[in-house]
Amino acid sequence: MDKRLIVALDVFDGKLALEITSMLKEIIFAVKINWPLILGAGPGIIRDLSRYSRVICDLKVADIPNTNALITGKVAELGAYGIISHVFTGTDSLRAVRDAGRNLKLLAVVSMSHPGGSQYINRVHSDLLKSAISAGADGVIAPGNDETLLSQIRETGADLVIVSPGIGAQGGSAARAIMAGADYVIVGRSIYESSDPATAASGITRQIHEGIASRSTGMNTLS
Ligand code: NUP
Repeated sequence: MDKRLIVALDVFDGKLALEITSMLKEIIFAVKINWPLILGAGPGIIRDLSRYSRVICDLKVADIPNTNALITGKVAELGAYGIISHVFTGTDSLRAVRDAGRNLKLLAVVSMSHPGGSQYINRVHSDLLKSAISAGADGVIAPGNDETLLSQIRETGADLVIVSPGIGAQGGSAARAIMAGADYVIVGRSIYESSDPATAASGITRQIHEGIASRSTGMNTLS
């Protein structure tokens, strides 16, 4: 079965993150970790989680090229599968992430799922997308809870890999996000706050497959 679910582990507790990952490893494509887990459990958690699953580090790298390269090099050394970087700092900064993390999948933030996303970043999504493609990103982040914007981004490239958060706690539906053009969905609270994360993740996986069955275009793949 095609795995299209990425679980966001926005918890501080490394033991809990490892428990959830080992419980879900057969049905998920990857886990995505963010500052809460890295600050709570230390950067070694990247290596520990990598024993069970691909690990995408959502550090939203957003600095000058030299600093971006230092961060990315360390993430690669710790065994991560992917890294999420901002694009608004400019193509040179994103290219530094690309060059320092040749073995990492690079996902570029061209739009965001929270209400403040429409204030600045989502207004310039097409410029950010061009920059992401020219810097050699493997995929982009686009909101699963804004099907209009997601479809617009989908229309810009048939072979563009789109990874979408905004499902569940932020109001989006996994099935509708896939139908609108997402190739992978990111889900956090609806899974890790559930009393039964395995059942919650299976339910979302079913929705993803409903979406794939109703989608008119093919699915793009990261690995
Ligand atoms: O636009 C974005 N929206 C978003 O929620 C870009 C992201 N990277 N995220 C991340 O996805 C966010 O930091 C969190 O880790 C996850 C969504 O979590 P949840 O709303 O499903 O709990």
